[in-house]
Amino acid sequence: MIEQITDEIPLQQLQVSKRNVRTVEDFKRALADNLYYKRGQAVYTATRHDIYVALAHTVRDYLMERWHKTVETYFQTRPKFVYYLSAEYLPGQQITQNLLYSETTDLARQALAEWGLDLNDLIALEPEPGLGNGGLGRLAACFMDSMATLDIPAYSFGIRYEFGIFRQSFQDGWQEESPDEWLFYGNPWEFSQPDDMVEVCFGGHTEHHVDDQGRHRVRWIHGQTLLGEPCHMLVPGYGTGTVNLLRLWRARASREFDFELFDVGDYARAVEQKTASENISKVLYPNDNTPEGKELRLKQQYFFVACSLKMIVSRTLQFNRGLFELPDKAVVQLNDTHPVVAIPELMRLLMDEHGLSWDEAWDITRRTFAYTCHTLMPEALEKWPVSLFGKLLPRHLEIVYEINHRFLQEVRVRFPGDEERVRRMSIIEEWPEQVCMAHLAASCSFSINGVAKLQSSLLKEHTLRDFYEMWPEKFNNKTNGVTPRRWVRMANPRLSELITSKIGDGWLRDMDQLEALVPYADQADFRQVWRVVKRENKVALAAHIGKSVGVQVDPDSLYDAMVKRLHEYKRQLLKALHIITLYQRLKADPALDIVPRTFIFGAKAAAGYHIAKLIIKLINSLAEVINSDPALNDRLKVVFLPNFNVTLGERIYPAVDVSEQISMAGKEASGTGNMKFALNGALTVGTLDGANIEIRERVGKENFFLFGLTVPEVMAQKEAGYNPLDYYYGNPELKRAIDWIVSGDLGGDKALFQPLVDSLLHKDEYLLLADYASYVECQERVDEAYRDAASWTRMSILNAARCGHFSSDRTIRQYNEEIWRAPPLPVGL
Ligand code: NBG
Repeated sequence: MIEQITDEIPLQQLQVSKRNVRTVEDFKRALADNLYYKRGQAVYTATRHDIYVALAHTVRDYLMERWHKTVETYFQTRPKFVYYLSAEYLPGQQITQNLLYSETTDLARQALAEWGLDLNDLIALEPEPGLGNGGLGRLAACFMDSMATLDIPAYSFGIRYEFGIFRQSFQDGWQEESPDEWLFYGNPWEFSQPDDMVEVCFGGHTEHHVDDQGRHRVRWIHGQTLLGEPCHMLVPGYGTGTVNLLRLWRARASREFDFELFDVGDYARAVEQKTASENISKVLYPNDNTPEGKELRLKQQYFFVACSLKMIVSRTLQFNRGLFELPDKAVVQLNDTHPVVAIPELMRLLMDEHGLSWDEAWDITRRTFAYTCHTLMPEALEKWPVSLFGKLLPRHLEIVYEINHRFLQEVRVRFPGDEERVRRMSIIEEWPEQVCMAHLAASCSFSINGVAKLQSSLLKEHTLRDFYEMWPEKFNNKTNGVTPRRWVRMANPRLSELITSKIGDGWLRDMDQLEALVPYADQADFRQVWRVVKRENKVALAAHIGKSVGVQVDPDSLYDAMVKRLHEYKRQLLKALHIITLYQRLKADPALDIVPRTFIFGAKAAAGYHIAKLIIKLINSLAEVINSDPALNDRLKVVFLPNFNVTLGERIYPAVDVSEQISMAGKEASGTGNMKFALNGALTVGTLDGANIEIRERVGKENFFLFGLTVPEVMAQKEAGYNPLDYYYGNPELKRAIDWIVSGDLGGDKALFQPLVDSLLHKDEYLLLADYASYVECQERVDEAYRDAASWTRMSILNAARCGHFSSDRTIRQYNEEIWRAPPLPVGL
């Protein structure tokens, strides 16, 4: 890292000129300046994209002033910082958020209009950073927003993937992946800092020796060295002056060439090796709840963790009296197992680079880390083959062995004679030899939390039970939340305006205030405007659907949506079985009176997850058959919108009537789409799983459509030797639906969907067949309820009004009060 200049230049000399942009005229001037000085264009030569970049810079300049003030406050106060380590972030388009937070949307709109341009056209040019797979990455983005809004001094660290989650399109109904080149035209929100590069090493071996003072020391003689270049984006709080940073690391080859290759004249290969090390931050692994186990993935994890910790440690040294202060000045939150290699890395830094003893380093380390577990699927807890781990990180493997050795001693003291427990809890698993990252996290963190009440209890009772028995005090729950700024204010401006017109805008920073809407649910005129808002949103989505997939849908039909990653446990296939059932009922009785429905899907399947991709093909085939059948009289429509992401979510959530949250109980850790839908007035059809349970508690069971087996019932079924064929033969309607999938009516080729049917009939791991009847019956209740517009709207209002609890501000306040204890530090506007 390069020395800071503040030692040489007196701070008071570094005065920044203020950009007082208050009027449309000012804004136009700032825009023209940026176009000219930063973009190198005159108004005559500028493209629309140039104007977009100039606009982004203009808005960024506003936030820079706030950021400057934030840094000043941090430098003066030297507070405790939260460091959030996450391999994934899905922050969504920055422009919409930054316009809103800097309160410049109207200025920008008018200034551009005077140039004959439409703000929305420019916004559409911005690709979103798809640096995550799904809920976990999006949660990290909501958390950043809430930390800044609550004035919590925080840094978020991650990887600057050059290619984010793949772009999805459909070819003949099949998912096709193409690269997400979000950085192709550059990223105007980013500041890169090549001066602050950090060295990261891999491979090699270790050497042990005794130093002059008789202490045991270890040197890591590494094989490969590369650099991490920090690139940051601003994370403004809403309604406050605080601007925190998201710091993303980009892998760069170190400046030395491979001299040996160079010597033998192989210049091209020497350069090739350089690019190989830059591959580390090239691409996000498109996986969700199924660990990849790839060498490059472990490299990515260590890469960003090592860069981040280096910076955390050097900041601590710069601002505080010494590393022993670290746990009082820093808390590192580990977002799932992906960054858990931070634990041995901190031990290594403290011992090998800063000369602390094991006990000193351990005391600091175990008071610094807190771990969040986001899953209930044991197979989703990352494990790395010992051989791979040792090859890439030989020193870390030694440290992990030592941590494990000491930890298992503790277990033996606590549970004498219980060698079976010792074996279960070991960080190193035998046969095959693997490092279990969840065990490493659980044994070394001072806090372990789940993301919804049910999941947190299941962690204690099952997934991490032994750890709970050892340290019950470490376990806690932090039910997820979502930011009302993006998911209501930005996604649903019409609804936001309506809400604000009745209860003021305090709900945007204190979502509990939505409760004040409850009495309005009983007012007919309010219900009427609520319905108008929903309908306008439905019309807008219908227009988008028409443009995107060419299907005409009726805004007066019931919009029934399931948008989330494609995974068998989430049971998109159960939704498909319901649709097939409705289709067959209508074919059998064309006069049947059902509420017309539009089924909306959005989901990406991991590229190597064949069954998930086949489910996509199935739904697309279903759409083709249903949408083109004149006998249905437009009463059913099925649309699968390609490339579901944050931006598409912002269009869908506000326009939906029914939200499908139908995972098998005990599998969805929390879910956060369920919260976004409810806040936008959709009613949930759901199982007692994840955060559904808490949503139902809040909105009232009469305002929630419940179906399906509970966790104990699921367990009982499995124990009793579940046989899906019993349900298949026992329910003619179910049998007809399943048989139809392989009848040839769907996509022509009879064999195509056979694997889906085989897996349902012979395994059905997620009990779709067991829940089918209950699900179909539940949907009949939905149909019935939707016919009564007044009562439906009342339920819709109550859902939004009573979901204040699911603000990520509440979640973050709890993290801070119960885990982090980093005093908020307000920065005035
Ligand atoms: C996901 C869970 C979701 C949860 C999000 C955010 C992983 C490993 N977990 O249920 O499946 O809402 O995390 O907590 O991606």
